[in-house]
Amino acid sequence: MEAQTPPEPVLEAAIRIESHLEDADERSLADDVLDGLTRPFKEIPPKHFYDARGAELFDRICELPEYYPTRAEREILEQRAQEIAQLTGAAELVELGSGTASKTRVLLDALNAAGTLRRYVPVDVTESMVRECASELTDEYPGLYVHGVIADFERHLDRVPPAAGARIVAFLGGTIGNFPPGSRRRFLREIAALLGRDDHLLLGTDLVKDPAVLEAAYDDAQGVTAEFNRNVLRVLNRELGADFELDDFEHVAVFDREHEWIEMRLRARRAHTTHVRDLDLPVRFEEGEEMRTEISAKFTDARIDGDLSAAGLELVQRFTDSDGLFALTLARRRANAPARSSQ
Ligand code: AVJ
Repeated sequence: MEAQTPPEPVLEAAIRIESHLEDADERSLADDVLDGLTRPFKEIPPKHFYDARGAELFDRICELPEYYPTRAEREILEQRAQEIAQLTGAAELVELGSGTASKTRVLLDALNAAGTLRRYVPVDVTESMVRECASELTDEYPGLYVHGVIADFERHLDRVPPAAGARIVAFLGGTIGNFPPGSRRRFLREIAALLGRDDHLLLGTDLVKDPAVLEAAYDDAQGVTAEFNRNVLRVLNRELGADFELDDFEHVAVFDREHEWIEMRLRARRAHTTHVRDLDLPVRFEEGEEMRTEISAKFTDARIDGDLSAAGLELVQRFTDSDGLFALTLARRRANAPARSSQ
């Protein structure tokens, strides 16, 4: 006998999910590999870490004793969410790279308690995570609308729906640090274009500190970050038919004092040539050659303010944790900056 599908629960009306991923996005891995592995200094952008296994390894990183940013940011949110709710009066929370939205609940709680919360707009490439968290959150917050946007926030910020009341755009976790300085400011400008006069940006940034503390956070004793780093090679093997041997590469994490960023690299343990079958591309590695897989910029107050200013934004308030490890910055459009264009 055939199993019957239960009727759609009425509650689902509170959820709307739109996908903006296209073939072009699948091509982006191939383009990035073709670009990045044919240069003298090889490089693969960090967004390709996050397949299912990579996302799981990142969740494990967040639990590591050495990896303080997640805990520090959560502490700030727990201490300050009420104040943020008061300062913003937000009806809507747009979250870029929402993932499992675990820290988000702290903010949603505060907005809900303040009585202003109406809609949550998670923006993430992983459809299953957006769907799961949409149904959890509409259960947890009766009356909440969730408008999920499945998209790459680096390319499709314009797909964020028009605001439904005062909005906070949250970009948490310090992921802004993955952008090199020029594109970081360009990206902040794109975020600024999502903000009207009553809206705010809530930006998480890791702060400059003792290089030993930083390097330990990206090279943990259990080797979880090393696994996470090498996972990008599995992605290339699976998605592009490459034949990387993971054991041929060593995990490297160094704090670049001049640029004030952590660099993760994969260092070839021996000279060898791999083949990326789908691109018909041989890739030669010399012994000790390093391929960059991530930069994670660390910030000073001045660096944050400079970036805000370059993006037409201004500081409202900055919050840090009790150890001064991490910062959450609340910002808004600068008074004389042009208004939100079409929304
Ligand atoms: C998710 C980009 C914020 O840069 O700290 C963690 C990623 N890389 N350990 C970071 C990451 C290595 C993380 N972000």
